[in-house]
Amino acid sequence: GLSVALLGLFSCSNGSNSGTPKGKVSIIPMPVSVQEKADSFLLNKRTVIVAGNDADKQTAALFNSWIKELTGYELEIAAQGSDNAIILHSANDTTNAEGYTLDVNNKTITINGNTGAGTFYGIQSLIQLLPVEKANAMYVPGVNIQDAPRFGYRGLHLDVSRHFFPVDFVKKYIDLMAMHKFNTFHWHLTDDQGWRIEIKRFPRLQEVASKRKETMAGHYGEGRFDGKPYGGFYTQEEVKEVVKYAAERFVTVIPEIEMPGHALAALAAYPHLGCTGGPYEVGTGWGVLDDVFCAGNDSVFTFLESVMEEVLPLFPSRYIHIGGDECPKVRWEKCPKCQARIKALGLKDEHALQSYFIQRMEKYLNAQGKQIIGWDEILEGGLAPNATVMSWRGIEGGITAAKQHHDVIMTPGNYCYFDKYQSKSKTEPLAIGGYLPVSKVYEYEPVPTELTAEEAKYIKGAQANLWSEYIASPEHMEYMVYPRATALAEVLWSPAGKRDYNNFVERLKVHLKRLDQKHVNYAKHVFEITG
Ligand code: TNX
Repeated sequence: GLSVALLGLFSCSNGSNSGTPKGKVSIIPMPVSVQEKADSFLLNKRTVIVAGNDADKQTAALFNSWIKELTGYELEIAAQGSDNAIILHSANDTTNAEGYTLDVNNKTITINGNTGAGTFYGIQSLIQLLPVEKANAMYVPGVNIQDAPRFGYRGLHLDVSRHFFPVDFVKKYIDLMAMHKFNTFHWHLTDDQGWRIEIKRFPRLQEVASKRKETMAGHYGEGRFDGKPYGGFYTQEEVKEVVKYAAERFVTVIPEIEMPGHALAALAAYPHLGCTGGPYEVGTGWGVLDDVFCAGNDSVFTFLESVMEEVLPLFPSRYIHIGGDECPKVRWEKCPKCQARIKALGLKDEHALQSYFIQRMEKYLNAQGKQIIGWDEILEGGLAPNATVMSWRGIEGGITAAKQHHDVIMTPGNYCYFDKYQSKSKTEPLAIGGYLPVSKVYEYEPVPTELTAEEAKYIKGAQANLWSEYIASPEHMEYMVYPRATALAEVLWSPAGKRDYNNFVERLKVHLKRLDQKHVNYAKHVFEITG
């Protein structure tokens, strides 16, 4: 059972500094270097925020809305100021774009970002220097912080197909990501159980593919029917709104349109896209399903390219995720068109046909100025020339891809699948199986020891995946993500040598109060690991 409940202890004064209330420095993820000083800055109604360029003004406005929530103050955003001022300045150093320095003394708080992103992260650190509880005097402890991320790709994924999550929740998800200095949101928009992005050219994706019969989370293979339809999709206007919201928080949104597997919802809407011609129904149980896009039918590629014509303009990201995982070959084996394609191209087998499929789509997407990311099955039958690999079936896919000089995002199930159980308590809600406590996430080292220093450069970062078969509500999703994502944030941002789990737990106790302020339904029994 649960042995230690969250204590919620927080001491906001260390009492060491001659009468000046001075908060403790407790930042997650841990910055590269923090030097504490005797000074402290008193933030009050008359504090001004100095911001020059548009990005910094935007960041200042976001800071202001947070300060307002916390204190009721609305600070002036000015072009100048040198006393009682928070001075933001972004340079144009793209070599280490996300780095920043943050200096707090009695008169000013100065944030120098290498770019606007760095300034934004400096603000995130500043927010964590403020008292966590409402206070009349908002003292900011004197510090000098030098900081920059270890990895350039720091991601969270969200599966909105198995269960649909509304726009407001997606925005909150992104807000919390930004707070933890994550910079990439992988939006898993299509799967067997629902197509969730509006494509105007194909109205049946909205009318048919976005809906299914079943509404409840259930075990693998057992759809639980209650007769009520379940569904939802994002309009293109909503997608734009989310992408803009994310961009203001320096989060890039990478959409995933799954192919050739996990495509049953699309087949239900347009049965000619499958090998058998259907009829098909949108998936109601979980797992790996046999009906996939037909690789021998050119109209499949025409369809997918038309889909991309509408998807790509919505997402400024240079990457687009095209899935590639879990594509059974049984239909292709019996499909005359697929077999004809294999013969005509002299392909070895159906795995080579999958590689053909991905490479054909890559060629199209590269011509549109986009790079593809795929799950590690895209290694099967030969990797597409410019593809980035997401290593999810362990780390082997990532190792193989890095050795072939392809970029890699690590998402191994053992450390990065937040749909697994996070404690051994009997009260844990049904999850997919497997055990991943926050302490184990914290231990994760994204760079496999099998790689040389040169090969290790291809490991761009890592990401946690939130598959939603068993996660049907926003509250439950937050419960699965936090606090595990705080641990991953530190793995991805902080220098490896600075990681110390006990120290992290002390900071986490403070940090959970910040999550309380944001009404996050995190798992409250995180310090209980043994069950
Ligand atoms: C495998 S991870 C999948 C998903 C499931 C997940 C459940 C991956 C690329 N494919 O379709 O939701 O397992 O953990």
